[in-house]
Amino acid sequence: MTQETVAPTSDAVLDREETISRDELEALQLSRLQHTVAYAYDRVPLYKRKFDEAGVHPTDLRELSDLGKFPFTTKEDLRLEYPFGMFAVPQHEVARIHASSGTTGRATVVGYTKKDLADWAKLVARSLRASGVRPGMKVHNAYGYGLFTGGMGAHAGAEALGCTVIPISGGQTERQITLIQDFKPDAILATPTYLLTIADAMMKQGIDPASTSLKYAVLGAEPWTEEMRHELETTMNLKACDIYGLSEVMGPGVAGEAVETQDGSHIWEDHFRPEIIDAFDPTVVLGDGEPGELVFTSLTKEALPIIRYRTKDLTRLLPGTARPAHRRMGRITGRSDDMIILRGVNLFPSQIEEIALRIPELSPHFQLELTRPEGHRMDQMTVRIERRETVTVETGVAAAKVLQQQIKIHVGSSCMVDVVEPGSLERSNGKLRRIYDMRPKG
Ligand code: DLL
Repeated sequence: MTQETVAPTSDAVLDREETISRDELEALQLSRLQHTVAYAYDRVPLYKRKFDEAGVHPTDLRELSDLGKFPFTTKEDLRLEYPFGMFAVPQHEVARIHASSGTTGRATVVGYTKKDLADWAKLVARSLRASGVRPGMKVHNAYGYGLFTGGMGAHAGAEALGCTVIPISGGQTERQITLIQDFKPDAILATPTYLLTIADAMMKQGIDPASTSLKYAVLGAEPWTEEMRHELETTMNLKACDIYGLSEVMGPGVAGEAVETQDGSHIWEDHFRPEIIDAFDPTVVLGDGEPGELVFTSLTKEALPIIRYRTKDLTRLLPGTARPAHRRMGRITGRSDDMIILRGVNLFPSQIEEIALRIPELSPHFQLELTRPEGHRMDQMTVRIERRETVTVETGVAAAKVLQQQIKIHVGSSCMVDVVEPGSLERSNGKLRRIYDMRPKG
């Protein structure tokens, strides 16, 4: 089946800020940054306290590099200020609240003014357009609705772009498939692993996932690899692009990928100033191209200005391509708190995804289980992975050996590989849990 020709960006009307020069963009960043640090200092007690403790004042911000003098903000700060302590506007000016699930502690709560919501929708619209979505298209939105920013954030952006939105949310996979068959959407918005669940379920029903009306997928909210892009694009016959964001900074649409280059998401730098720091020594700000932890400062947000927020996402900054003034981010290799340390070797689930998907007999469905067997001081990792439907048990076992060797060669650690029946591992409904940590606590 031939891939539909992708509409070039030239057929779309871009925001002026997408086409300005780097110099003009940096001038805009500086003035917006100066405003934001003063605004945060005046209105949020936590920022006043932290700036005062660090001995910096908003007037110290004379050029962009002065941002490095200001203290970081962390998820812990948001938790301590639960629920509304970080808000910079009175409650009646807060038009919407979102929050993280709070499974690993207190929920982090974020708020938006009417203007924040309009800016957010504009940036999601910009991201979707970059990824090939056009006004008038039908968009099937399978990001979860509710306190999670994915559903409503993507929804508002698709509406702002002028699309017809189908707000299905996550889950109810059978129903998703029926609606895709009947409504014939042009684009789908979902996490990459949930799109995989949908494709998988289609095959089980005897529907060829490549035969649907879908031409574009805009995928994010969890790490994914080029190998996963290839898997989804070939099984579903569509173009898959990345969208990145996090609730503390805004939600989806902090950065978006252009379909004509598919070379990483452009950070919308007219609204966010990114930095990369050394995750282990945050006093070190790294240069473009160097891998480290991504840090964001918001430039226009009213309800929740965020100064030097430590995302824990590991990536690097790359020069702009399709939108030359806006730097790109490399693929996120993982979160610093999702890093597995196995006998002294650092490893991320995305590395396993990359290696496993290069072995044709193995499917993209896998889990990592960490254990510490009785009497052992060393941790053990078992990769539990489904063989492909078309492959025999023996071939699957042989593929497991290959995976084990490849992990040893490319990651440098020994692990066990357990090849399981197709369809036996839990499927994603949104953000997929890859790591099952069964080690004794403490
Ligand atoms: O996941 C926002 C979002 C919704 C982004 C829909 C894209 C699409 P949170 O729940 O706050 O917000 O989780 C944010 O998810 O720090 C990353 O670790 C991860 N993440 C988000 N987008 C990507 C991506 C939303 N494109 C956290 N690639 C972030 C890799 C991503 N990781």
